[in-house]
Amino acid sequence: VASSWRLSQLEHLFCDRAAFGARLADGDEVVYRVEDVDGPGRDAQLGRAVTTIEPGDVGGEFFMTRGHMHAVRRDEVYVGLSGEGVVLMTDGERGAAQELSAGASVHIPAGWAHRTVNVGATRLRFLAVYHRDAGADYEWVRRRGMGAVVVADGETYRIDASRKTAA
Ligand code: PAN
Ligand code: ZN
Repeated sequence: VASSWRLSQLEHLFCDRAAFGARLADGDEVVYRVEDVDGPGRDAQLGRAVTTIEPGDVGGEFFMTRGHMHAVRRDEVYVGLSGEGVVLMTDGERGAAQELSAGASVHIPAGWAHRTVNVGATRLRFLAVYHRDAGADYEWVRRRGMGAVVVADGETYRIDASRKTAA
């Protein structure tokens, strides 16, 4: 099963309305897609999914996933396959950010919402290993935001924790 998300479906992720409109006027491009990796185990407890986030930004805010909290509070592991990313995490009070690159892994503790941001100039691809009973609560992130945004800063990136409004 594969799903893809286009710019027009992700307007709420970006702070800069004018920059969003300008980028969308150039075309409703795919920002990211998620493909489930199937195995023989119908009742498997662990699932795998590969996410591909295109490189790009809206007024300096890099392309990112919607972000979610697992409805059943389960932990998860990401393994970087290619590209350069940052995983933003928050438990609603504290925030954390970890880099994701090829061969690196990130552990997302149970009870921490997570969003992945492509901070590089190439596609970011990573494998997620998750509990299949965990579900995903997107409203949690829409209501509270992630506590920070990841913005371009010259050739690199900066995590701006003062812009808490972006959900
Ligand atoms: C990942 C994410 C994937 C897309 O497989 O679901 O990267 O992000 P959103 O689901 O926030 O749109 C994962 O964390 N699974 O639990
Ligand atoms: Zn998850």
